[in-house]
Amino acid sequence: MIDFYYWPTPNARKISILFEELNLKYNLIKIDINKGEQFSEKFLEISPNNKIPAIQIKKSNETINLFESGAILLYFAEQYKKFLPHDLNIKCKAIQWLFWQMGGFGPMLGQAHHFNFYAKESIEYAQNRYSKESYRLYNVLNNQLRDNEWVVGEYSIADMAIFPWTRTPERQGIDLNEFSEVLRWKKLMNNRPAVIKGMNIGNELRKEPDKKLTDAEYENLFGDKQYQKR
Ligand SMILES: N[C@@H](CCC(=O)N[C@@H](CS)C(=O)NCC(=O)O)C(=O)O
Repeated sequence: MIDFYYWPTPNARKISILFEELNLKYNLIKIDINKGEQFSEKFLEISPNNKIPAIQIKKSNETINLFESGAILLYFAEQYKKFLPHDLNIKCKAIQWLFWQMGGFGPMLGQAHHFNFYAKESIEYAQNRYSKESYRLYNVLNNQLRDNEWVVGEYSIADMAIFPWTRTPERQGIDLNEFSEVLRWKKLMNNRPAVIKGMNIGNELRKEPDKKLTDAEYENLFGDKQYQKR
């Protein structure tokens, strides 16, 4: 059985989309990152980077722990031989776009979201830097999608990795109307029942959109608590 350590965020939703696409059964184990549950000793044994998503698979003769959403996507795509092209050249293209999401699109959009939405002070330099970088990255994606129905020509874990990050563009300082191919591709994604289901797992756990973090929650996510040596 697969234990899926989860909180409804873009990185975790990549995995719930893949699990729904594969029709896998799993235990959903909620890690409330606002409350600081990601710092518990038990969770750190599975995910030493104190972040979700993470998975644990207990087999009769071994236990597999995995963190980092890109690695988790690759693990299951390889295991089930699905959503990763078989042709080596196209497969590496899919992995290339997965790495592009993991190393650029996710982290930069995350920083834009942070400085536009969460930061307690308004720092214009940081807001501009990350919103502009997000804009640049959306444009790279838009260009790729101009010649490709899906990110690499067939639906793959690259699409699943990128899609959840396009959910709240306004918080990234982005107007999606400027990126017509991204809008077209988002419609395609939203036509897939597994994508809809995967995106909605645990939605009841989310904060109301306008509800600000409490001081304790802020401390867990962005304060000194985050930077203690563990
Ligand atoms: N590169 C990691 C990033 C994971 C990540 O940033 N997770 C966030 C939620 S999306 C988290 O667990 N934050 C809690 C914390 O930083 O303590 C991945 O893709 O798995």
